[in-house]
Amino acid sequence: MPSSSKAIVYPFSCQVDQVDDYHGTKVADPYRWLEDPDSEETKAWVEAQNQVTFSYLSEIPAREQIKQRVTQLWNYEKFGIPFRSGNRYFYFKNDGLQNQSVFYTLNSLDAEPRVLLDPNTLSEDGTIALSGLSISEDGNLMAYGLSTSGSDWIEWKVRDVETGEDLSDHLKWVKFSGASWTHDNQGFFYSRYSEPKEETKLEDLNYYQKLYYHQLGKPQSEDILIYERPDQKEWGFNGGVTEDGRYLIINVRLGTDPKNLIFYKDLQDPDATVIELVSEFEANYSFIDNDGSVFWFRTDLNAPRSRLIAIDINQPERDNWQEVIPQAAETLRAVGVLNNQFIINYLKDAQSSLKIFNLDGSWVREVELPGIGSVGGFNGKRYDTETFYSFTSFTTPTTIYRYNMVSGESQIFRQPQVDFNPDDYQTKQIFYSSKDGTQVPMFITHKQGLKLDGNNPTYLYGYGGFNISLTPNFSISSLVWMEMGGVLAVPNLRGGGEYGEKWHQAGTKLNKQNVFDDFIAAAEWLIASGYTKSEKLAIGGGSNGGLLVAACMSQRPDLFGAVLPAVGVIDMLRFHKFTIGWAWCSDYGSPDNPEEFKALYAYSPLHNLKTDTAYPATMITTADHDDRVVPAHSFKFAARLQAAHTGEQPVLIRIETKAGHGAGKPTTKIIEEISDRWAFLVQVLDF
Ligand code: X99
Repeated sequence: MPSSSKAIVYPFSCQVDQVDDYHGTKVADPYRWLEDPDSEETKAWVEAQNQVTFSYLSEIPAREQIKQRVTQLWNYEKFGIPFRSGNRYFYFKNDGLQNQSVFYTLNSLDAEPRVLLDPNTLSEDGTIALSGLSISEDGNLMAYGLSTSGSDWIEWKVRDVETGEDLSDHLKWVKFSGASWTHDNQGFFYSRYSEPKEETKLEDLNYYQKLYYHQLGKPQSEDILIYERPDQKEWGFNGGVTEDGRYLIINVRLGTDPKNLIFYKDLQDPDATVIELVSEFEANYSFIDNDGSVFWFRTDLNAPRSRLIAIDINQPERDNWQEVIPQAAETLRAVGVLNNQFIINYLKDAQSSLKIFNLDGSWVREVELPGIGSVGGFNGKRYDTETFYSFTSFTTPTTIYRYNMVSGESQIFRQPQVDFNPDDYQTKQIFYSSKDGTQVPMFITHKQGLKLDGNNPTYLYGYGGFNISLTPNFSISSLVWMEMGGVLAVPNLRGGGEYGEKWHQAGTKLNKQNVFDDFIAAAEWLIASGYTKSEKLAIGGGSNGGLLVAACMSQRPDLFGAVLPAVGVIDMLRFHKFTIGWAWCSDYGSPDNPEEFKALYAYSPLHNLKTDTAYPATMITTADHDDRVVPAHSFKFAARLQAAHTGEQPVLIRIETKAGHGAGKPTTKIIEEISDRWAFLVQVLDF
């Protein structure tokens, strides 16, 4: 008998008389007090919720066995893509179960590697993570960023690569920034915010990012301000030095909108000012490389699937811009320059393809890939003749290849040994019709020989936003699910980047409901095609995907057996009031705009649960240090769901401690979370 049928007594969630007026519409917010994570009331509530959740989870018989299997499968050597700086190579490796991957350096590819930084030595529990990295041009210095407990705040330090010793440099209040060295190896550009109040640093709004140059050996207070815009609180800046060392390229962003500006500064001229090369937010421009005064960009200007253009900064007028590689049927995602050629990563129906062109845009060849999957990589310098890339699919653990740009030959460089047989599984891609007839692709993976008897536990996972593409990817989590007989279904919803900017736009603002319609149609297709039935169908997603599944459960509580919203954006009327939330108005629209408010209010999961409704089994997950999507979203949703829900299925919230939005999470916590998720589904889907 599933313990889910035992009545669960949920913690009491006090309701207060908070009512807000949005353009004439009065909206109650009875759980507003849960927005303060530090109040005694919230802390007691969190503890009480975790008590209920973990006591429920601890009674699931399969939980321990699942955790053992996840741990056993997870325990294999994982290599990152190696890269070279100066005369040294660098790469990440994780032995198997290490909480954090270790960063190594070596003098040639067959030399003995040496540990350069082992984050596991920085904390007992693995909660200090290496979250940023930049090696100087000569390969002798490493600027690196550390984050604590999963926060987006990063502290940067500098390490001598030869001695392994840290220098005195220490930078704080850095967020959403890389570091880019000047070629004299004397310092680097980075972006920071003003110092926040200690008590509210995980909630306060992030505005007025500033671009600085840090001079090696000097205190941060003496860093040189390169660019700020006191008149534009939402502008964000990222500075990158060109490979020839001559220019600083400043990428100006307006939140998460792909449309950006491009400024630059001549680093050779001490009197140079910042020049505005692209000064209107009209399209996306991504700097690739330059040949003297000719700058190459990937852009979606007049090309939603993107193309490659050249701008000569001596003749910057738009009439003089040159198209180098026109838009193709496939979506151009990333460009590297190696061997004096462009190597371009395209997406065709969410699968990678690789093409090489000469710098004048003429065709060279296609790189043959080991199968249908996703490719990453192509770092390296303009004249390098070899590079490394990664390849992964739903059934291929991430494998590193060494690629010879001259001969066109790929060789396996590192192949992980995972204790499973890929031939026992199969992946296919289908296309289904959404509500308005749009054809949406979906990957489906499961054991060979699956019976389409409508009875298979199925996990439908989606994201659907921010121009992000969900491409085939191996994960132990999915493998364990499939070993248990589960089906994994991953649709490429509108809002993503799979088919370019048009596809993205079709899932934003007033069109956001399209994303939910696409996901609901995927569920209906899986049921109609005999894969599963509602009682066996679980949906999951994180972040914007947490919004996706929470919205879908509020719209179709009948359609799903279980829902797993992770670190979700759920209060669509207040998301812009915390940390970087305002930045997402590019996808969501703003509650301050009457028309967009109407659209948001119509689907905001927090505001669309109906009292006295039987909702599917739900386990909401969040974490105490999530300063990307503050946990208040999940807290308020849990309180509302527990009050509205009349069914017998459990509606729980699991709140991780010393963890954030996901990046940098230690292996121990990841394994516990995966195991709890699958244990919950085994229990509530009853298999
Ligand atoms: C972000 O919010 C990214 C935040 N971010 C910036 C950066 O605003 O990482 C920024 C400015 C300059 C450089 C770097 C950054 N993102 C990334 C969204 C999805 C994303 C996010 O985390 F676009 F991929 N969300 C959480 C969206 C809703 C939930």
